Amino acid sequence: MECEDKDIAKAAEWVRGARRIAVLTGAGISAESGLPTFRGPGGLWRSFRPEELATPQAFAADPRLVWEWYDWRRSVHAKVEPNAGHRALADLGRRAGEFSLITQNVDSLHEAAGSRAVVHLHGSLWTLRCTRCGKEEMNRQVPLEPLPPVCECGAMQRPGVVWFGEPLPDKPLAQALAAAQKAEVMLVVGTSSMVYPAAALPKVARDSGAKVIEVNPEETEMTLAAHASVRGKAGEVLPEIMARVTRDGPGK
Ligand code: BV8
Ligand code: ZN
Repeated sequence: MECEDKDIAKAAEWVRGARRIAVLTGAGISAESGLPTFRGPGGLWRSFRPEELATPQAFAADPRLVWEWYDWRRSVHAKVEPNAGHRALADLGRRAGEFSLITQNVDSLHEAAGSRAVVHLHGSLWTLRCTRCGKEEMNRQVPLEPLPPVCECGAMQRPGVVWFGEPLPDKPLAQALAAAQKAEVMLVVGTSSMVYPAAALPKVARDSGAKVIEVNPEETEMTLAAHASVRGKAGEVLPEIMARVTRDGPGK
């Protein structure tokens, strides 16, 4: 569409001219890989309410139910591949001067597409954390046996993700804030911008002078605050932006 093209051209120009770039992604960037989003049609929360499952209270009340949901999500995640949107961001990360990829997602599709040093604000489905000794381990076993999984110290393990009402891990949050404050351009891709404190990052970037570019097929809580909002899918828009950056811009 006409307006899309103008916005994509503007976005490519800002990305090309920026030395410091930050990107914030949400579940929408993994939608074209076949992973359900949280709030979209057929989304994860459709079948469950977040309060029911993604909270410490739910886990304390019924660890087996919460683990069955996460074990199912791990089995779905194990079968999907990164899409063109993930790959475009991996390409941008290789080309940009300073680059920070910050994700709310608990999948590992950015890493699978070749992105490095991904900042996970909400943890990872592939990390298990002991409820007693706090030991964290990577575990890609699908399905998990036994369920709930058990730490070598004998205590039950929990998913290594951040639940509602839990604080975000200090280091990733500090990294994300620093990146948002320094960025000259922030791309906000595939997030409804409803969950805090992640949703505050684009506002921090904007207040620090960055150009904020949203990529989302729908309007969100952030659309009005963005300098450009490209109405489209990440897997289509991001490769288009990168094509213009590499075609017209200084190659590396
Ligand atoms: C905290 C990990 C404080 C687990 C997740 C009232 C009551 C209770 C709490 C609160 C409250 N008000 C505010 C809060 C705080 C709360 C919050 O923000 N709640 C919201 C709902 C109002 N936040 C918290 O609780 C956070 N912690 O505040 O702690 C504290 C401090 C100190 C000490 C103690 C406590 C913790 C939040 C983290 C929760 N964990 N996930 C798991 O995954 O199981 S959140 C979950 O939602 C995911 O991480 C996800 O990333 C996140 C946000 O969702 P999105 O990624 O945006 O996904 P969504 O489906 O919403 O949107 C998808 C978008 O993609 C859409 O816009 C769609 O249009 C678009 N899209 C679709 N297809 C495409 C596309 N875009 C591009 N291309 C496509 N093809
Ligand atoms: Zn332990």
